[in-house]
Amino acid sequence: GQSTVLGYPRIGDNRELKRAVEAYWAGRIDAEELAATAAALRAQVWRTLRDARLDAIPSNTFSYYDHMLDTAVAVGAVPHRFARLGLSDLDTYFAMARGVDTEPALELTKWFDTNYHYLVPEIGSGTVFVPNPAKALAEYREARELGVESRPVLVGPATFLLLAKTTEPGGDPFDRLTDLVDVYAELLRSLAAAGVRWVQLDEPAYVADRSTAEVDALREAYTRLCAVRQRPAIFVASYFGELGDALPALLDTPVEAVGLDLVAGTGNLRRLAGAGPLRGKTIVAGLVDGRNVWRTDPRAAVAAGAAVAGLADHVAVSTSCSLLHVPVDLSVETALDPALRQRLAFARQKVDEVVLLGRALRDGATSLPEPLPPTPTEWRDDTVRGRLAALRPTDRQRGAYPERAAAQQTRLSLPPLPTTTIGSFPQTDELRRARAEHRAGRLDAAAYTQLMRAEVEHVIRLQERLGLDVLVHGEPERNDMVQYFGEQLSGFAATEHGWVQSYGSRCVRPPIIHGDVARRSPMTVTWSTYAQSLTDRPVKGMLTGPVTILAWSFVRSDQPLADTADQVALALRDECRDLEAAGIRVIQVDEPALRETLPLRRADQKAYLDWAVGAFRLATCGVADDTQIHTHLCYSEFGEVITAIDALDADVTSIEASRSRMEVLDDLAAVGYGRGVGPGVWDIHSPRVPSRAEVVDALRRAVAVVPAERLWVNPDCGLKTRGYPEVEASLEHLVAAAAELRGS
Ligand code: THG
Ligand code: ZN
Repeated sequence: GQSTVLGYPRIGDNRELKRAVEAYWAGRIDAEELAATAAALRAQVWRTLRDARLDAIPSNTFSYYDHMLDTAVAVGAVPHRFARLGLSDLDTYFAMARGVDTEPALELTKWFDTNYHYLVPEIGSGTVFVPNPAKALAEYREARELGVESRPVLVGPATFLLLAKTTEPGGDPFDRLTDLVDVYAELLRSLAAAGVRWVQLDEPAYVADRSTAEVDALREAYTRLCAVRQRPAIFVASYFGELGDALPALLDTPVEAVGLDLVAGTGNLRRLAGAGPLRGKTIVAGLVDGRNVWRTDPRAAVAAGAAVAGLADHVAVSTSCSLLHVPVDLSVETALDPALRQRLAFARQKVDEVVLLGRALRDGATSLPEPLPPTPTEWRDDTVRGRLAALRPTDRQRGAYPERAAAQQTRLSLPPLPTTTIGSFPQTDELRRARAEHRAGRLDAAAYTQLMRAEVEHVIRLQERLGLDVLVHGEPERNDMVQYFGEQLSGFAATEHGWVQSYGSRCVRPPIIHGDVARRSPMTVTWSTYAQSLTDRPVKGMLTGPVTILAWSFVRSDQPLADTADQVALALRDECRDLEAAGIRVIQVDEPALRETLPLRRADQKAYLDWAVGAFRLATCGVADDTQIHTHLCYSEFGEVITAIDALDADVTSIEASRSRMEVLDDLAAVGYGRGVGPGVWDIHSPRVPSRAEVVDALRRAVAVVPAERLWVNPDCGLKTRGYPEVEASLEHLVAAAAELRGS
């Protein structure tokens, strides 16, 4: 078989792209210098893929910010509110990505169930689609200069519209598919004229549940694109799951190749077998996991590839999705435990796996690597396994809420409409520097602790002065809310350079869960108890929940996620108990990722929500009735998970609400949620300081839905990305607004 990948990381070996775009935004380099860095990064990727002997190499997978935004530009879908700014093409692009003084950016949202975020195109009935092949053509020519005959990649027209949003009430971007297909037809003509032989159009939206009308529209779109007379061969890629009815629909069209994710979509093979004659089509078999860091089992992959070969005339081997979602190169991770390292493959290594599998399928499985030795026994923790096996349903239950609420009120004596914050306070450059110096060994433990304690004291004093009711320690010691816990739990490993793009220039370094998870010692207790020692007011303990820890890590694939989640939950349960024993009366367990890892298909959602809720409850139900459990969720769109939010059984839930004007409260009321709720009254994603009147207004709307006895007053999210001046002013208004409502 031939070998290819659906995409490759664009950030560079050392996040060069981040540095370059941020330097451009800060005015330190000009557009020319930025373009030169970008060209060098692209050239490096193409050389890497060529030298690895990959048969078919993608192009147009580079992006200054986001590939959905690139596709919007390629079809002329630049909203008027940005076009009219009269900026250069590059600055118009960055204005859409980041906003300008007068215009907010396009909305940023999750790319399927990954930790990557894309910019949501705004499509109205007035959007005039215009083909703009400049970027795809330029990259194709650049690759050709290097001797690489590449395959330009675009998001396909159906997925593009299914992921877009309308700017008009009642409008639906998908209604514009016919117009958009005309523009894709033009793009195909331009690419063919430049010599392009293959294009890749990504249609991952069809691995989620889609209506018959949407599937029919896909068939019609590709039938029309295939009718373009001068066009490249078309490869329609799918990933992140099973194609369902869209697979026979695509096979019905004359497209030359269809890509299937055989890692996340194990049922794709069955579906392919039932799809009837494949009429000379190439099936691109996604055999190498593009979303996780484990080495591929070559024998299983060859078997799956051979099964595809038995059904299709032509098989190509590929990654299950773009390699965007994994770190660039394992070879620089010299500090990793060799037993772990030999089990891993990052993007660069996955390319070699694809090439090898392609050869094995073509020439017979002669030279496959040796199977791995058994996992080290130290990765197994029989104590944790024993605890898991002994769990009973009551371990996930607390007393009845009314009794809990009464006991908590006796212990906490909070006023009505209690005020609090979500957890983090601004992360100043000084704090970041102190953490970095400490990590590098240039700041000793005593000096580091001293600095962090001073910051905690400052944050406590500030909150007392502002008059907040439930205080936080501010989390100055934490880099990232998952990395921090990953560094302290056994069963986790951290990489040094394993950066993965999260959005735009921002990256995360997910820890790798390779073994049974256990807590070595308390993780947060000294910070929380120090903060509590400074004040009579309750200080909240702050933990990250099991679902979010899994969502933002690379997870083991040798046991069900539910089991790994319960192991993490047991560690958090012990932490909650230790916090409680140390006198902490309120504990918040954040689950911002609860919604984002919801399976794409409805049929899989219940099982996920069951284990996700079960793990949260295991983490939080070990405390006494008079310890108050809070949770926090962000990124709105709670609709599908609202019942699960209720089932978490937290005493208080804080939730993003300011941008949706408190609508989430109606949704909560509709499922009978009857415990404490803190709808965010200040949108912390914007530097704007809300006035006291605005906060009062938001609270009045909230009080209309939620009885005042259950209402909390808090911002939308943590404050770590904000500056102190805005934080102080906003919190002052928030506290004053609460006081005003208490008085009325
Ligand atoms: N942690 C992790 N994943 C996340 C979030 C998080 N996914 C969803 C959301 N939050 C993504 N948001 C961000 C916000 C900021 C950054 C990354 C993801 C960020 N990263 C720094 C950068 O790229 O410069 C690097 C951070 C570091 O030095 O550790 O600013 O909160 N896991
Ligand atoms: Zn949040």
